[in-house]
Amino acid sequence: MDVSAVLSQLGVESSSFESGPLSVHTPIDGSVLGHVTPHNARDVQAAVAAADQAFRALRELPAPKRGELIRVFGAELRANKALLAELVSVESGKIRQEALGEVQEMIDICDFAVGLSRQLYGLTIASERAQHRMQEQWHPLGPVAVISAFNFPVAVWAWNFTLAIVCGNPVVWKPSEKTPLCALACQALWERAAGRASVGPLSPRALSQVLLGGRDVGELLANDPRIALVSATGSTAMGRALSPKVAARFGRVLLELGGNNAMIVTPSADSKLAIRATLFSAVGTAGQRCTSLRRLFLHESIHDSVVEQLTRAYADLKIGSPLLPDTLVGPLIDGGSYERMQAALTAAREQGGKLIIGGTRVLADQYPQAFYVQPAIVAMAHQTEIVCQETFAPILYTLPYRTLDEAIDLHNAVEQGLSSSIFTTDIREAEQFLSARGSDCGIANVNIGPSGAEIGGAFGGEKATGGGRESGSDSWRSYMRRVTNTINYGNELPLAQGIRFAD
Ligand code: UN1
Repeated sequence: MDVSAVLSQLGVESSSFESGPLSVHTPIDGSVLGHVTPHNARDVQAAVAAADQAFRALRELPAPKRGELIRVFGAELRANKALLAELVSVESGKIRQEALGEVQEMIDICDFAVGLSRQLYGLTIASERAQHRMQEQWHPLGPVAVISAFNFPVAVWAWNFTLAIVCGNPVVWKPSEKTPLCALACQALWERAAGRASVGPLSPRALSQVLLGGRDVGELLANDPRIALVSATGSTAMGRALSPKVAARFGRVLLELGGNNAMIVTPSADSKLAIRATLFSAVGTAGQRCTSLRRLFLHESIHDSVVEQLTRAYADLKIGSPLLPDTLVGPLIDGGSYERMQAALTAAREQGGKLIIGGTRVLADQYPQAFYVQPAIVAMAHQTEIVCQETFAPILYTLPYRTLDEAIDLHNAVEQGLSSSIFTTDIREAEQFLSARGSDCGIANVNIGPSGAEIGGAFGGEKATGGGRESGSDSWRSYMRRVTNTINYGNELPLAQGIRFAD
């Protein structure tokens, strides 16, 4: 597969992907797409120093002018949507529709960030003292490191990057080792766009930098006191290793880690909708979204019929190259992912699960170096250990339940807390699920699946998902520091709480 034409149209210089010790493979057929050079400790030092320097200038640029940078970047993305989506499909293996959706998600967050650049509001607060005024200001925080995963190789960076820039912070980005080309393309588009915006002496290069490499690069960024915020997306294990390093120097983290997302389908649900939503959420992106549906709680009165209808729908799924127009399920990212899927299926069987459909490798003759699988449904009588783990592959566990209280208890009895949903037409059930004693996740939906969130809401989850919130709503606050100001415009010096002292 030749992506050099796509890369060069996106503005990536061929020298950056034509030679280097790290080869980049497409999950579509396993062939080599290019070669890149990982950055070393000295490069990381230089990038952080440049970001730190750029921060001093960016924080002085008025926020609406910072928004202008993102406005031109959004226009560049609009003009290159199809090309960038093509690269996303080829490098990450997601189908065209989803790749286009991912680039659209970047465009949407650009629009959001541009508006936000004029709305970084602080509160004014009533002072208890006469002739005093209190207010909050939000100031730029400092250089931000973004560590992103292969499954959303461009959008998750864009959520962070666009907000960080309008909030006044340069970004250094360590993309997944599996998707470096997408990162190089985003950087090239950014440089092209930002070159057209008027930012005075600011160099667009220093506002966004890409550092290729593995865990070592991530660790250097986590340990560097000049990095004010580390925003990391990936496994819970990665977050567990990274977070204490940042905490040890009192840096900030924004974590979006594992999910083990569920759906509860009650007897009153519109089952047609529930089945369509299950398909998209469980097999979309070949089960490799943080928000993918992994646990399906079905009321015992509808369990068998829903499983039967789902099985029929699974049997019809078109699996194949993500570049073909009618494919719904593309490949897994690599062989390791396939192995982990098989190990999970074995464990599920050992723990009493019944494989209803799927799980097997397909198209191995056509693509011996790639890993396509038939998405699996496993009926479980109980929520066993393997069901409580996140396996980043298309395995859907179905579980029967009797009462909604029991379903919600089971729903919440996993360590992760990212996304969740209920299908019901009963307002009491819906509201109970959304209430304080309902779903304990960061995202809780009614009559839509757990995946495919819009950018306008805050995205992230609780417990082992890490507690971070990215993207919309007031997530921008993570990228700024809050200053509380008390201003005395009188001639007296009254103390708070009525304290009298030497007066
Ligand atoms: C992720 O899988 O890391 O809600 C992000 C969704 C997408 C983002 C997923 N908008 O499924």
